[in-house]
Amino acid sequence: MKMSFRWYGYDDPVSLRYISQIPNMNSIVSAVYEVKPGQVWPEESIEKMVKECEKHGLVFDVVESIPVSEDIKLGSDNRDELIEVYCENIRRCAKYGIKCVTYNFMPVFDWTRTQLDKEAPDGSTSLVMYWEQMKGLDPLVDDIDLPGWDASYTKDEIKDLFRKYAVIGEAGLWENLEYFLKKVIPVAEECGVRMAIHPDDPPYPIFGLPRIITNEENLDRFLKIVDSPANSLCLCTGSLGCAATNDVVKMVRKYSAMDRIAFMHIRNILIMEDGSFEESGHLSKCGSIDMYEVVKALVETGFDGYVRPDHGRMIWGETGRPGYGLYDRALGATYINGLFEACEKANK
Ligand code: DNO
Repeated sequence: MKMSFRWYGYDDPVSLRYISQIPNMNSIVSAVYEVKPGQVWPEESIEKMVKECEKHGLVFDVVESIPVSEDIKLGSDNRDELIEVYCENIRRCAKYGIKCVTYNFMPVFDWTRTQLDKEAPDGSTSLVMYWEQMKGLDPLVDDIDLPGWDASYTKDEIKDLFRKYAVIGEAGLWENLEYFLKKVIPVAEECGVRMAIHPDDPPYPIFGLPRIITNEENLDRFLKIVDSPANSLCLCTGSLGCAATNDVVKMVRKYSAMDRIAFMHIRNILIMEDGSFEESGHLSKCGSIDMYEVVKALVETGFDGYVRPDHGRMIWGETGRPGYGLYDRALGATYINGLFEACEKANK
């Protein structure tokens, strides 16, 4: 496995220097942030990041994310143009050494949480989703403002998007995903990039928006659309794991054995009785996912893709981007390194 760390670019309060001090750190996971989604990434920006990482002994070889425009997900008239821009971005990334590109196909919003700084008894804070805080909200009537939701939409635009997704539904979203993959994956194959789709987070419909990258059956369906290692998963344990019906360890073992996991996001969550969840420390003991079994499954199936410690809590008084501080993610990386070392030695 290749250990990696997400870095939000030059404005990230976590410096590359600090990241490089984490034992076994190899790769930087980042993106070009200065252009809007749907635009071509300037080559100079990609090259500058590669060089900046090199200065710290790190490799910028994983992109997270090249965002997929709503018009592609909705199958609007202008999608071909947008898909062409997407393909051009893949080619440009490949030219500068990117091996893996992460993206998601979630309508309107990326992850959904109700609070980003829920304090635990030990004083650490983390992201949570409590059904109690969502109950009774209707996106077509209420002005919903959940933390982390894209502030660039006006309330009316959001309502309009909700209406459009209600019309296409899950079936339409699958069709549009298929259309996208059949254009994009051949380009990725040609330039040696593995596309890694991130599961929906959480993996069930929110406010009636269709969600399809959610469970084993749907992941099977997804992988069959284009049966190629270039069409792979970014298997996020925390996203899939917050549906109690998903057997994350089984999924990791199965898809890794098929060589269809390009990237692992490793984090733990604690599922509560009503299905709400809290992001916990990475250790198995802290949450609902058995991390030892996850890593063991990866090692026993010969996984050689990228791994990153995902979301950490905010600890030791650190402030910054929720989920993306240095300290708890570094603890996560160290824990994951330890699990790999033990499993690899046991597997010899
Ligand atoms: C959450 C991340 C996601 C991920 C995107 C990929 O912190 O794992 O935001 O980057 O879904 O497109």
